[in-house]
Amino acid sequence: MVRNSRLLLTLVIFISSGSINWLHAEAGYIKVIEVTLGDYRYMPANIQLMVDQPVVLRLVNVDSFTPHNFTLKDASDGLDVNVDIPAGDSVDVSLMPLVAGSHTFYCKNKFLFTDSHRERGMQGTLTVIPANQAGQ
Ligand SMILES: [Cu+2]
Repeated sequence: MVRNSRLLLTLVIFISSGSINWLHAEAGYIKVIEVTLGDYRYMPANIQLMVDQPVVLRLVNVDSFTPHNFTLKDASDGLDVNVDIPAGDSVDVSLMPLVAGSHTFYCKNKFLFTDSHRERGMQGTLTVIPANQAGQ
Protein backbone atom coordinates (compact mmCIF):
# COMPACT_ATOMS: atom_id res chain seq x y z
CA MET A 1 0.00 0.00 0.00
CA VAL A 2 1.36 3.38 -0.99
CA ARG A 3 1.35 5.80 1.85
CA ASN A 4 0.16 9.23 0.90
CA SER A 5 3.22 11.41 1.24
CA ARG A 6 1.08 14.33 2.29
CA LEU A 7 0.58 12.60 5.61
CA LEU A 8 4.24 13.20 6.29
CA LEU A 9 3.97 16.92 5.80
CA THR A 10 3.26 19.24 8.65
CA LEU A 11 1.23 22.13 7.47
CA VAL A 12 2.03 25.40 9.16
CA ILE A 13 -0.55 28.13 9.07
CA PHE A 14 0.37 31.56 10.29
CA ILE A 15 -2.57 33.46 11.63
CA SER A 16 -2.37 37.17 11.05
CA SER A 17 -3.44 39.03 14.16
CA GLY A 18 -2.93 42.62 13.20
CA SER A 19 0.84 42.55 13.17
CA ILE A 20 3.01 40.81 10.65
CA ASN A 21 6.19 41.51 12.56
CA TRP A 22 5.79 39.34 15.56
CA LEU A 23 7.76 36.44 14.17
CA HIS A 24 10.78 38.71 13.83
CA ALA A 25 10.27 40.21 17.26
CA GLU A 26 9.99 36.78 18.81
CA ALA A 27 12.68 35.07 16.78
CA GLY A 28 13.83 31.97 18.52
CA TYR A 29 11.79 30.21 21.15
CA ILE A 30 8.16 29.51 20.43
CA LYS A 31 6.19 27.27 22.75
CA VAL A 32 4.49 24.26 21.20
CA ILE A 33 1.29 22.98 22.81
CA GLU A 34 0.17 19.58 21.64
CA VAL A 35 -3.57 18.98 21.53
CA THR A 36 -4.89 15.51 20.79
CA LEU A 37 -8.12 15.13 18.84
CA GLY A 38 -9.90 11.82 19.06
CA ASP A 39 -13.11 10.12 20.11
CA TYR A 40 -14.94 13.45 19.83
CA ARG A 41 -12.72 15.13 22.40
CA TYR A 42 -9.85 17.55 22.61
CA MET A 43 -7.15 16.75 25.12
CA PRO A 44 -6.47 18.99 26.84
CA ALA A 45 -9.83 20.70 26.49
CA ASN A 46 -8.60 23.73 28.43
CA ILE A 47 -5.68 25.61 26.95
CA GLN A 48 -4.04 28.59 28.60
CA LEU A 49 -2.03 31.15 26.65
CA MET A 50 -0.42 34.43 27.60
CA VAL A 51 -0.92 37.79 25.96
CA ASP A 52 1.83 38.61 23.47
CA GLN A 53 3.34 35.12 23.74
CA PRO A 54 3.29 33.37 20.38
CA VAL A 55 2.57 29.66 20.48
CA VAL A 56 2.18 26.82 18.07
CA LEU A 57 -0.84 24.59 18.59
CA ARG A 58 0.04 21.14 17.33
CA LEU A 59 -3.30 19.52 16.54
CA VAL A 60 -2.92 15.74 16.39
CA ASN A 61 -5.84 13.66 15.15
CA VAL A 62 -5.35 10.18 16.63
CA ASP A 63 -8.53 8.75 15.14
CA SER A 64 -8.02 6.20 12.39
CA PHE A 65 -10.95 7.18 10.20
CA THR A 66 -12.64 10.32 11.48
CA PRO A 67 -11.48 13.71 10.21
CA HIS A 68 -11.68 16.53 12.74
CA ASN A 69 -11.49 20.30 12.72
CA PHE A 70 -10.42 23.14 14.99
CA THR A 71 -12.50 26.29 14.76
CA LEU A 72 -11.91 29.34 16.90
CA LYS A 73 -13.32 32.68 15.94
CA ASP A 74 -13.04 35.84 17.96
CA ALA A 75 -12.77 39.05 16.02
CA SER A 76 -11.99 41.05 19.16
CA ASP A 77 -8.68 39.26 19.53
CA GLY A 78 -7.92 38.69 15.88
CA LEU A 79 -8.19 34.97 16.51
CA ASP A 80 -9.57 33.31 13.41
CA VAL A 81 -8.75 29.65 13.05
CA ASN A 82 -10.53 27.08 10.93
CA VAL A 83 -8.36 24.11 10.09
CA ASP A 84 -9.19 20.54 9.15
CA ILE A 85 -7.08 17.71 10.51
CA PRO A 86 -7.38 14.49 8.52
CA ALA A 87 -7.53 11.18 10.37
CA GLY A 88 -4.09 10.15 11.55
CA ASP A 89 -2.56 13.49 10.65
CA SER A 90 -1.44 16.63 12.45
CA VAL A 91 -1.52 20.34 11.70
CA ASP A 92 0.47 23.12 13.33
CA VAL A 93 -1.25 26.47 13.88
CA SER A 94 0.64 29.54 15.02
CA LEU A 95 -1.24 31.88 17.32
CA MET A 96 -0.43 35.29 18.72
CA PRO A 97 -2.98 36.23 21.37
CA LEU A 98 -3.20 39.99 21.85
CA VAL A 99 -6.00 40.41 24.36
CA ALA A 100 -6.82 38.58 27.60
CA GLY A 101 -10.06 36.65 27.49
CA SER A 102 -11.75 33.32 27.12
CA HIS A 103 -12.71 31.67 23.86
CA THR A 104 -14.54 28.52 22.89
CA PHE A 105 -13.08 26.31 20.20
CA TYR A 106 -14.85 23.38 18.61
CA CYS A 107 -14.98 20.85 15.82
CA LYS A 108 -17.43 21.90 13.14
CA ASN A 109 -17.60 18.49 11.47
CA LYS A 110 -20.86 16.60 11.16
CA PHE A 111 -21.95 13.53 9.32
CA LEU A 112 -25.32 13.35 7.64
CA PHE A 113 -28.18 12.49 10.00
CA THR A 114 -26.01 12.52 13.12
CA ASP A 115 -25.12 15.01 15.79
CA SER A 116 -22.25 17.35 15.03
CA HIS A 117 -18.95 16.60 16.69
CA ARG A 118 -19.49 19.69 18.81
CA GLU A 119 -22.84 18.35 20.00
CA ARG A 120 -21.05 15.16 20.96
CA GLY A 121 -18.85 17.24 23.21
CA MET A 122 -15.98 18.15 20.95
CA GLN A 123 -15.23 21.62 22.19
CA GLY A 124 -12.92 23.32 24.63
CA THR A 125 -11.83 26.61 26.10
CA LEU A 126 -8.82 28.67 25.24
CA THR A 127 -8.01 31.22 27.92
CA VAL A 128 -5.61 34.07 27.34
CA ILE A 129 -4.18 35.55 30.53
CA PRO A 130 -2.26 38.80 31.01
CA ALA A 131 1.50 38.38 30.90
CA ASN A 132 1.83 39.60 34.49
CA GLN A 133 0.02 36.47 35.68
CA ALA A 134 2.77 34.26 34.29
CA GLY A 135 4.28 31.51 36.33
CA GLN A 136 1.22 29.51 37.22
CU1 LIG B 1 -14.47 16.31 14.99
